[in-house]
Amino acid sequence: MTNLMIVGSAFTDEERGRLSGAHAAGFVATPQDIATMDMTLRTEVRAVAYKGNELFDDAAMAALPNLGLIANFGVGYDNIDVDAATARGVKVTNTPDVLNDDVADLCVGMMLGLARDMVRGHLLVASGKWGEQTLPLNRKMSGAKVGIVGLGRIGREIADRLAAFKMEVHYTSRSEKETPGWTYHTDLAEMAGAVDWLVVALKGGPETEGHVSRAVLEALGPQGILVNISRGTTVDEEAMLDMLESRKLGGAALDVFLNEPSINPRFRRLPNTHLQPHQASATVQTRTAMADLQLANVTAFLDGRDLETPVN
Ligand code: 8YV
Repeated sequence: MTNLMIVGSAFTDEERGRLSGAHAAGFVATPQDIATMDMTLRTEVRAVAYKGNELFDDAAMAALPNLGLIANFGVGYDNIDVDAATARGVKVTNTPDVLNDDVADLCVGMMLGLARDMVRGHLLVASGKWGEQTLPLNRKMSGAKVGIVGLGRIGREIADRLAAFKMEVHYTSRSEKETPGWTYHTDLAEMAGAVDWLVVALKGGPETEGHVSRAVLEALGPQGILVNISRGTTVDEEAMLDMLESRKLGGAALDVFLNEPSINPRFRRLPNTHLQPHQASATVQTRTAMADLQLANVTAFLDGRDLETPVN
């Protein structure tokens, strides 16, 4: 009996193997492919393990008449219509916390990479032209002012690290938090005007879409740098591209974009950016922990036990 369906071409062979090893499993590349599967097989499916960017929508859920769980690979679940799932009595789980350190580490790494021009430095040394060419002086990060947009679990890890870089920490959040002397702001544009770096650590989805608006980017200004490790949707990407091209925004360090991986080609020609292929959680250790947590949720559900990390 096939209780579990694995959905998503983003799964590595190893991740798929572990899921399949634990349960007889069917596989499809996207949620939209589910409806093309044989109806007898679809009727047997009680749980889905999902990893992908395509929206797991109501139609995909409707194609699995006995579906009870969608276990997502990732802390973000903007790739799942959770309201539709709840309305159908389908549980959703995610993989929180196990990736906080890696996401915060990459965030700091991107900031240093951009501030200290590390990619060009590497290319200069590797090209053998060190001595013929020099790098222009770059920018000091330690001691500067940073505003964290969203002081959730990941935002907090980033702030703790940046405080160790002697940065003056500002933040926005749904409510004021207990912090070691950091400055709480209720107005995002006002905070953007007060800092050198703006780091976006929001959750994705319609709730936060375009939260970092053109007005916020204008407040950050030609000396300000935007850092995004959340979702491409949280920033007005068109405004960001316009302002980077016209140098009305100082720079951007980005791990996330709209329409990954087929991102806007304007990103290829931008000055003063540090771009990463949405890899903040992509260490062997963390991806293994995420896969373990996803599998633990699937197993708990199929065994009738409490879910480890429920979303709804
Ligand atoms: C991964 C992420 O890119 O957890 C998240 O929300 O964005 C990342 O960890 C993704 O989940 C796996 O493809």
